[in-house]
Amino acid sequence: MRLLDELKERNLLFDVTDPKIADALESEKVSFYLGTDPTGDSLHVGHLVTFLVAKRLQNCGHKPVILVGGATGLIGDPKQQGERKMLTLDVTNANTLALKKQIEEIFKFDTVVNNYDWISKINVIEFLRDYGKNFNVNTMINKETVKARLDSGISYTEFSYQILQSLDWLHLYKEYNCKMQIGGQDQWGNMTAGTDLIRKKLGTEAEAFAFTIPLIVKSDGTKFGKSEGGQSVWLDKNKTNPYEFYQFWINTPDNEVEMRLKQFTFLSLEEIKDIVAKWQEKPEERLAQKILAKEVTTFVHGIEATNQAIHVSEALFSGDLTSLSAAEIEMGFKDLKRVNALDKPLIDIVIEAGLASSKREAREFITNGAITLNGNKAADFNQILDKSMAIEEKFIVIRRGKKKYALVVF
Ligand code: 485
Repeated sequence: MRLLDELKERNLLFDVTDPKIADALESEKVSFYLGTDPTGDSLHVGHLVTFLVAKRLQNCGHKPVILVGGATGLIGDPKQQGERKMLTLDVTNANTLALKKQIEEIFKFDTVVNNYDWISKINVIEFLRDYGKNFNVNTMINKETVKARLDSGISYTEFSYQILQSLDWLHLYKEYNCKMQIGGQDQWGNMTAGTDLIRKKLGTEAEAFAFTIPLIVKSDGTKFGKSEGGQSVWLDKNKTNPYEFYQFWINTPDNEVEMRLKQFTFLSLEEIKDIVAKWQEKPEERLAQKILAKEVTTFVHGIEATNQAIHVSEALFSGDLTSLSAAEIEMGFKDLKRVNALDKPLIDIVIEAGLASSKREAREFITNGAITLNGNKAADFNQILDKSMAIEEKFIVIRRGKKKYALVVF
């Protein structure tokens, strides 16, 4: 199957500037670029699909250049809801370094560039004469992202953003022979501004192509990429740990899972078809979700962390926590209330942990056998919890009933 057809089949193709792109991707090794702005210190799952398309292209022999927008991040790509909060140079510098490191580690891309290196060298006269002169305000205003802001207002700064993204492409065209740019659906206006600039500066014989990747939409209309608690799902394991990351994917609704397998994994369409057929025989076993979660978590966090995440998920599901290591407990119970053990009798710990509201209630829960310590029923409400009972002398998971947990720490 031709590469572009496969992308289409996987729901990864939204629009192309020129149908010739399909042939170019079959007949030559194309250098291309993908840019992201350092608005945060980590990518999140919303970025992932586009970066995975870059990886797919690379796997077919094409050459990715990844741009982190140390300069454009200081300006701000116009977004629908209004002006962006301006970031300081210190913050964008730190974020740029963090993103560069992450991109190299997770995706193993080796060419990562920062547009601050060339944009910061352009002076205002050059900017207006060499670049501005090639942009027609009428065309600029008609770009979706600008048009959407004309009523509510847009600063000259954000209005100028498309010029910067265009001159980036011209720069990378000359330096790296980048004939193609890819990006999410929202980047169409910026990317077509770039093809126009390249044509104007280098002549009509200079070929420049772009294609966009559809925005990931959930079947219930809510935004893709938030955990059940509403937090963003980051690729940085210190912001979203591998267990939480795995949980995000395992919770994929039945009516989305086939599409996500196609968009987010490198399994062949043939393999995905088989998985889906098997899963549909016993959907309650969630085979498709398990494979999706395992594949994506392995890509981002590696096989070891993924196996840990699976282990934690299974232990939490079955309630048998005895096989977990302290690191796994930490991973699975990140947001859990923590109580210091400190020679307190169990009854006080139960209250402090928020598992009971009074001594009377706590006593009742303990005598009824509703309180477990690392999965074992507690019997004595005066018991002093001891290090030796703790997993790796660090944690005791205290639980009331099926769902209420806290962590006793030593
Ligand atoms: O030369 C460029 C300079 C900056 C950019 C691209 C080329 C970044 C781009 N303007 C942008 O804002 N990208 C978003 C970001 O950085 O968060 C997102 C897009 C999304 C997808 C993703 O980056 O909104 O569609 O392209 C990788």
